[in-house]
Amino acid sequence: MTEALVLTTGQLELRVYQGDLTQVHADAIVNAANPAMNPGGGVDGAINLAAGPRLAPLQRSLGPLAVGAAVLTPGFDLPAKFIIHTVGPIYRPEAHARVSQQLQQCYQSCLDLAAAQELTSIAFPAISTGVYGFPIGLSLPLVASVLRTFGRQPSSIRRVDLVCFKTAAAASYQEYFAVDFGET
Ligand code: AR6
Repeated sequence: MTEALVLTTGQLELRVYQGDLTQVHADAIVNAANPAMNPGGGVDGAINLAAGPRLAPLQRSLGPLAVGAAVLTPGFDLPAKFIIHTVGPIYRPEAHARVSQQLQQCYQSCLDLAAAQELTSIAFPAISTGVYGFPIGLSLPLVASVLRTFGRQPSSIRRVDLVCFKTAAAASYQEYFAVDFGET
């Protein structure tokens, strides 16, 4: 885990860093799942490995899940109390507007669900930017805009972690967020 960039937007403390989501201590971590809710690869595979075998049957039982929707399960063996599973869009350049809106809907649904559960902290991976091919650079303003708007509204959420697995992705995230939100 590298040093976090720590920023403030409204009532949210944002922490942007390189790390492994499965090791994050937060009320909830977000899983980038698929519509069938079949445990897959990427962060989904890592979460299932770390959460232990009780997760997979429960995860499957919650499918199918629409793109942009979110559901909650226990964190089982993870340090996080809960997992919020969402399904990102598969990137298609010819449908840029639609997939952009769907990606924002993922972040929004996860934040709304965490707030509905009165959680105070949530940690996100870079949803859709792995197997689903969403270019990181195009995802950044979309994620930032959801967080900025959410931070202005009253909710239980105080801390949002943006956790990038790859060093290059973390560098892009930190560079973008430092400029967009101003370093504190
Ligand atoms: N911690 C944080 N981020 C991670 C970790 C980790 N341990 N492992 C990977 N990432 P992906 P998607 C990053 O492919 O694009 C699965 O098979 C990774 O570097 O996990 O939404 C599902 O079952 C990337 O930046 O999710 C679906 O079928 C980000 O997590 C499909 O992949 C997301 O990459 C979903 O594809």
